[in-house]
Amino acid sequence: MSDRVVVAGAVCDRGRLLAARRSAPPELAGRWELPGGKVEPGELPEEALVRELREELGVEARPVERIPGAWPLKPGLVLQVWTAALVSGTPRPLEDHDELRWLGPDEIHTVDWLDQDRPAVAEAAGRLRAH
Ligand code: 9L3
Ligand code: MG
Repeated sequence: MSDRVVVAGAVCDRGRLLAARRSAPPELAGRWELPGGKVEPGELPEEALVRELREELGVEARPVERIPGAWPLKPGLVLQVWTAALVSGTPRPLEDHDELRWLGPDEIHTVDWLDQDRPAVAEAAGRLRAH
């Protein structure tokens, strides 16, 4: 059996990256992540990302490109990350998060990211700086 994929979005807007603070489960609450969730059977990863960002943040977003890599989460789950652009709406913490923050390239290290998100966050921050 292959691992189930969790997709997350490095949502970038006006030179900043969106960070979301988890409110659950208890062992992850208070840590910051790139928002997203599990791909459902029959979904493409990009479709799942659009759905998750709609559910969790109330926005329409467009996946831009995959950040190379795949990061093991708990057994049977692996994280993949796409950069994403906002199409419409203003992100709000509707589900699973209790705070959102837009971070500029020099503010990336001001929040306590989930360990597995850190490589993709570093890559996304580098791309922010390059643009
Ligand atoms: N996870 C890790 N980093 C992320 C995301 C979106 C998720 N950027 C982990 C946390 C959970 C699992 O993946 O253990 C499933 O995520 P969710 O469906 O609870 O968001
Ligand atoms: Mg989620």
